[in-house]
Amino acid sequence: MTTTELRVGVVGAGIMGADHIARLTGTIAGADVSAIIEPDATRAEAASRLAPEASVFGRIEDAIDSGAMDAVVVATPGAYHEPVLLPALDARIPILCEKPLTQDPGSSWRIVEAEQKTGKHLIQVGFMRRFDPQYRSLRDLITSGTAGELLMLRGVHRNPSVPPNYTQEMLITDSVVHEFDVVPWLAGASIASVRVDYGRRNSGSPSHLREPILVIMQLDNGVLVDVEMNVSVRFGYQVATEAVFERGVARIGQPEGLELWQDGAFRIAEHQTYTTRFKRAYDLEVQAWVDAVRAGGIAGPSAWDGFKVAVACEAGVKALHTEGAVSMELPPTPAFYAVD
Ligand code: ISE
Repeated sequence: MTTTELRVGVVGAGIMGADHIARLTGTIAGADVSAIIEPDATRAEAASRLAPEASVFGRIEDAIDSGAMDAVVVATPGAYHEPVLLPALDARIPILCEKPLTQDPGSSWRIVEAEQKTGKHLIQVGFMRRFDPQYRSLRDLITSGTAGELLMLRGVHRNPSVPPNYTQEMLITDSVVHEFDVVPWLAGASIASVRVDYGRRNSGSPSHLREPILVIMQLDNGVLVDVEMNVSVRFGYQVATEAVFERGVARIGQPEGLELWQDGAFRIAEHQTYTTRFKRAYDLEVQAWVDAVRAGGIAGPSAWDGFKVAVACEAGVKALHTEGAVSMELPPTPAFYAVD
């Protein structure tokens, strides 16, 4: 590690935390992992093997007091974000916060208030789909208008399986949360309402889950969006979108790579998990964040974007238990977050 490199602390060494530690030590230029904040000894030890030079702490407060980090990646589950974000903001430490910002609009509001008090944009939220090259091309196509106006977005979000602690609400707060960020970003519009429809239950779903579900969003520019959220497909990990325009249709997220015709069948490999499907997006996201922090800013979704998604998730969770659409309204954007 050279003295000019950004010294990054990583809070939480689960799947995403470990993935980011490996990325920061192996792929990202201009940064290294200087601190690992993880109360679980086994996870901390495994993470230390990825970044042997990093100091290990049980609490973020101790890492801050030690002066061991210039910036921090927060990769704990969403329920633990607020108690980590507040001391980091207080210490004016730039943050890349894995999605979601927090679990509900009340706590997200407290975070945007705390950030505004610092007078600086310190938080970038880890909605990595915005960095995926295919999503970027689709957004460029929509903005260009070359296929006419966007009419509909039709998405599938399929996971092979989910861990035992995954709840019905997490279909929204842990999974559809990505669409709640990326859809408004793609379409240049806000979500006006969310509806959830249930069909036939997958007999292979964990017994406490009723899924797949169909999530239907109306945007305030009239664009209609549907997303199949399906977490027990077994065959692989698939996130794909079809965009319907006035004069064309575009698709992203199709399986790619080696195509094999053999034994009377055609095969192409499918991803098994999000860390490989979105590897490039995560790499680009973290590199952009490191570069922006070194230049004194952020380079992606802001805490305000995180707040808007928390409001959408609240509507989405309500829609899980409501017949018909649940409308959502956002408060006016604070001047601090207004973009020209
Ligand atoms: C997981 O937490 C993620 O963020 C993945 O991107 C998403 O596809 C998955 O459904 C979530 O559980």
